[in-house]
Formats: sequence, C-alpha cells, structure tokens
Amino acid sequence: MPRCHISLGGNTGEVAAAFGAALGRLRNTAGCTVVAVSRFHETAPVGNEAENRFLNAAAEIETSLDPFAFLDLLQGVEGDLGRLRTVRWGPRTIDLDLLFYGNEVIESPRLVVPHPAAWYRRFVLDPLAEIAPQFVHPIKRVTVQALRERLLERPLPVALAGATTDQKTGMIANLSQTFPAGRFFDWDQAPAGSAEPALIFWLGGTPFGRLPILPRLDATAGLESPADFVMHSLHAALGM
Ligand code: A4P
Ligand code: MG
Repeated sequence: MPRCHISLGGNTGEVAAAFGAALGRLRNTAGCTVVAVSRFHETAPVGNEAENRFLNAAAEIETSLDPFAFLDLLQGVEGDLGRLRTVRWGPRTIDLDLLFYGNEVIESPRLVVPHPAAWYRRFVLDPLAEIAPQFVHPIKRVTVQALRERLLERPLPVALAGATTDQKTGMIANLSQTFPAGRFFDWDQAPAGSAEPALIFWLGGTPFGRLPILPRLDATAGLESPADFVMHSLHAALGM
C-alpha cells in the first residue's frame, strides 16, 4: 500500500483537539492506517490574514484509497471538523494537505502532489522530519531531512532569476532590509559554477527549465503577485 504523508495545520479554536479528532477519523476509515504522527508544533503564522500562531503536525498514513479518493476523505474530515466550531461564525479550525502519495507525481486542477510548497516550508518540514526524515522527495530527489537542513544556513542564500536586472536589483534591496537572515543575489549575474543557493525564485522571462531543479521555485505560479509570493515563501522558509 502506498505510503502517504499529510500535514495538519490550524490557528483558530481548539486546534489540538481538532487534530486529534481528524486523526481519529482517519484511524476509523476502512483502507487507512495511521502509521506515525509527529508532535504538534507551535509555528509563526505565514501570510496576510493569519494572525494567531498556528499548530502544525504531520502524519504518515498507509491507504488503499487512490489519491483522489484520499483527497476526498481529507476534505470531508476538514469540512466536518470545520463545522464543529468552538467560536460561532469562526473560521475553520483545520487544514489537511496531502504532501506525498508514495512517489507519485500528480498535476491536476484538484490535486498537485507532491504538495508544491512542502519542500521549503519549515512549518511543514519540521514536523515531517520527525516521522519521515529519510523519505526522498519524488521531484527534488533529496530526503526530507536534507530539505529541512538546507533551510538552516544563515544567512540563507537566496537568488532571484528571470525578469529584468532592474527589477531584481530593486527586489534584492527590499528583501535584504526585510530579511536580515537572508543573503540575496541575482542568479543571472552569478559567476558560472557558483554554489547553489537554498532557493531560486524565478520571476518569469528566461526559461524556468534552465534553473537547477532542487532550489528553483516559480514565483509567477500563485494567485498572489510574484513579490508577495517571494515574501510569504521566505517567511515560511526562514521559519519566522
Ligand atoms: N489541492 C491541490 N493539491 C492539494 C494537495 N496536495 N493537498 C487543492 C490538499 N489540497 C490540494 O485547498 C485549496 C485547494 O487546493 C483545494 O480545493 C484542493 O483541491 P484549501 O485547503 O481549501 O485551501 P488552503 O490550504 O487554505 O489554501 P492554500 O493556498 O493551500 O494555503 P496554504 O498556502 O497551504 O496556506 N502558517 C503556518 N505557520 N502554518 C500553516 O499551516 N497555513 C497556511 C495556508 C498559511 N499560513 C500558515 C499555515
Ligand atoms: Mg489545504
């Protein structure tokens, strides 16, 4: 049976109780075995609307459900628990994301696996590294432990690629002020053979496919602007 990993997150209401209830629901589902659960980590919120600190965790599950049926299950559990609100009209208490479904790579409108942000978010990797340090990311081709450790370097080397030199220079100045824990540079101006940074944010233009697979990250793919995407991703990568 495929080995799956999920992340659990929440920042409203009785989150630890919601995590317990969600794991209980998965344990009681035919075709699902909860193999391991991480500690519950308190993490700094990433993103605009998030204010309260989050609780995050990871779990390993063996399932005979196919990836879409497994996503249906996770969304059903999210929906049921979200309705059990401790605060009336309060926002939902729990977010369940499918990080990995064995070694499968899926890119459909409803489901992207591996979860595209799993490999650079400390709030995902810290709990996941407790239960699956040796699991190899099917696209990045390094272990979960290595993905986490490469984010610990300080200052964290971060490159910008694509767009124009002026755009990158402006962004690098802003980012250097906002994130003293990072060291920012223009990938397209870096001398040949430079060491690979922890992250390369691609801003469009030159071909994405030319960038090294491990650190590359498409900042134009999200719903937010590339600049906001870079900010949020750095918050998540630096664990702040
Ligand atoms: N979807 C596609 N692939 C997947 C997948 N692998 N797993 C689709 C789960 N869902 C997947 O999900 C939106 C849509 O993604 C679904 O329709 C599903 O078909 P959602 O759960 O409704 O929305 P979401 O997860 O709240 O949105 P999003 O954009 O994924 O949020 P993020 O980026 O995951 O951010 N800070 C801390 N410290 N800890 C957190 O856990 N979480 C967020 C949510 C922000 N800041 C945080 C945390
Ligand atoms: Mg989600």
